[in-house]
This record gives sequence, structure tokens and C-alpha cells, in this order.
Amino acid sequence: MICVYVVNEEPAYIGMISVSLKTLRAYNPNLKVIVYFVKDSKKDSRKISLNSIVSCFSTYDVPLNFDAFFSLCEKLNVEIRIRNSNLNQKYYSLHRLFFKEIQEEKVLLIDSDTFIFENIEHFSESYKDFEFVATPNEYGLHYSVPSFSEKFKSFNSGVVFCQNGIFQKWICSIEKYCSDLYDGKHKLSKWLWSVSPNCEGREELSASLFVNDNNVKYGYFAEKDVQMGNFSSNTAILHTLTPNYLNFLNKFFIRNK
Ligand SMILES: [Mn+2]
Repeated sequence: MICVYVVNEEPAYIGMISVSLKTLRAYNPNLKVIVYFVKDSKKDSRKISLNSIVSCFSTYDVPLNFDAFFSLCEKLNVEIRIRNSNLNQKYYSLHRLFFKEIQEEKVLLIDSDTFIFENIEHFSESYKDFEFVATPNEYGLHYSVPSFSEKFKSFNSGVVFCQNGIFQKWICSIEKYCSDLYDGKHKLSKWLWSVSPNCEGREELSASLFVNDNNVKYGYFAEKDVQMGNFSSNTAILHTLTPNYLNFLNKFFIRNK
């Protein structure tokens, strides 16, 4: 199993991914990790909570630019692949399209707004019966998505384990789903615009649509492995969701430095 991340030139994201990689390496010395560093002049950053995150990092020794980040990756034995973005995209997460190049069979995708607390190499064994594994998404909890069955809880796509060629197929499906949802060409477009400001969450919804439309063998992460948004008990990976990031940074990282 390999771990993959993607980041752009936004200092807040560079800081967040640096913290995530430090925590990952602390418990996973042998895992292969690849980061796609996308040069996009910060074009595709989401415009939330980023300034306060940067000012918090700048008082600590957290990389906020490429040179400092590159040194950290060398130290942590993390491979960086630099790519230039010429995609006509409306959403940061579409930088994930560069993951098309990933050939490995078992892949764990990790967002930058995460903390890792344990060794995670057992994921490939624990989830060997599934092709796509993630945590349930927020709007899967608050709204039922029209056209999904009751028992299908839609996914958050911040931490995703894939195998069986599903990672590549999923990545290749993202762009069309996202642009169709945004442009009103998908049957769920109207619904998503009605429950989510600026049609946000289309990247997560596209993951759920991909799994649902292609009969992918899906599962959900156990709470001991991945938790999202809330931290209720011990877990290997906490996906904070960016607006909550600073609370957890103070709780888990800065305090214990
Ligand atoms: Mn996230």
C-alpha cells in the first residue's frame, strides 16, 4: 500500500500537509509516500479559514513555502512530484486528477487536514474485501441523497483506501462528475446546489456517485482507523475538516511538540 497526498502553493495547505506528513512518519517509517505538489499560483485554494491557520503556523517551525517543504520531505523520505496546473478547474480538489499517474494497486489517499496517530499499514489487510473505503460524508448524515438507497451512506473523500484498479477509475471519473454537477448537467446538480453553498461538496458527491454507478465493492472505515470532524475515541487517522483544523492543531500537535 502506498499513501498519496496532493497540495498546491497555498501556505496554509503546505503547513497542514507538513504536519500530517510528520505525524504519519512518526508511526510509519517504512510506508511509501508520494506528494503531488501542484504549481497553480494558489488559484484553486478554498477561501476558508486559511489566514488564521497560516498565522498560527508562522509562530512554529512549520514549512509554509516550497523550499522549506522540500527539505522536510527529503528528511522524511517522502517523494515529491511537481506538476504545473493548466486545468480549467473551479475547485481545489480537482488537482487530484494528477493521481491518474499512480500505478500502484493499493492506494490510501490522505487529505492535508489530517493527523496520524498510529501505524496504518494494516489497512490493506483490514479492508482487503473492499475496493473503495471511506468515511460517511456530512450531507449523507444530514440529507438523504436522492437516488441513493437508504443503506448507502454517501462518502467523504478526504481519506480513501482503494484497490483493484478502482483508484485510477475513480480519479478518471472525477472531472466529468464535478463539472456536470456544477454546470447543471447532472440529475443531482439542482439538489446539490440547494443543500450546499456554491455547489461545494461536489468532489465528495462524485466519489459516491462513482461507487454507486459502477457497483464498486465499498466499505466504511472503522472508527478506530479513521474519524472525521470529531474526535470521540482513539483513532489512527483524524480528518479534521479544514474549518476545525486549528482546534485540533492546538490540541494534538503544538501542545505536544
Ligand atoms: Mn479535508
